[in-house]
Amino acid sequence: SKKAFIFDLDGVIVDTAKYHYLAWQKIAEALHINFTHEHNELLKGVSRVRSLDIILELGNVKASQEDKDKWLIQKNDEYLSYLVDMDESEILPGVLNILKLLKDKNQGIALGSASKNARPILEKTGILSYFDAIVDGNDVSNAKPDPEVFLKAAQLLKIDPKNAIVFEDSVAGIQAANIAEMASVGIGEETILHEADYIFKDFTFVDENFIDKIIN
Ligand code: B16
Ligand code: MG
Repeated sequence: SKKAFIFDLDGVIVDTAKYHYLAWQKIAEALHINFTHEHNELLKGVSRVRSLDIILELGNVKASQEDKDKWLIQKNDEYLSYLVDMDESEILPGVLNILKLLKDKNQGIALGSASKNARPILEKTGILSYFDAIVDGNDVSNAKPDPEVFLKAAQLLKIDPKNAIVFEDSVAGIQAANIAEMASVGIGEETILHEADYIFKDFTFVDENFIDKIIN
């Protein structure tokens, strides 16, 4: 039967985490805050505003709203500069195959991302047309693990949450899917994503058998 397959963006479709990291690092450096790769893990799936707060907390920096607004703009400008040259080569291995497979099987496909830059990324990588619905950081007021983003996606596809499947790389995203009573599929490390119903290291391990098992 027809299901809703909901994809997270960063860490699932593209590896934009490396660009977020570079952009945040510029801000952190200017504020003399030590911001490492491990710290960057804390920002995955987290909104831009919350990410800045986490970085400021790491450095014990108190700031005015005015300064915070300025840094948020600087961070995003820097981040966008990394996206200028983005193309289909940045789509993570196996993702395109699954999108094609789901389209062939007449399944609902949606995006459920915290990013406010989701649309231009889907456009630049050439996969926008695969998506029947897009819910991103511009459309929700509650961040993952709140299920709002995924519930909205299922609603737009007119499919019951119980018939939805979420692909996520973040713990908060897996929790959001579980709270929404959707099937949660972790993309990444089993040790980190153990709350997921299914776990795959990356999309090259997601095969037609698995998709058929979900659909039937
Ligand atoms: P933006 P996802 C998230 O994307 C990223 O994982 C997170 O690191 C980022 O802060 C957030 O989007 C907001 O992104 O600054 O572009 O609005 O994993 O939910 O697709
Ligand atoms: Mg993600």
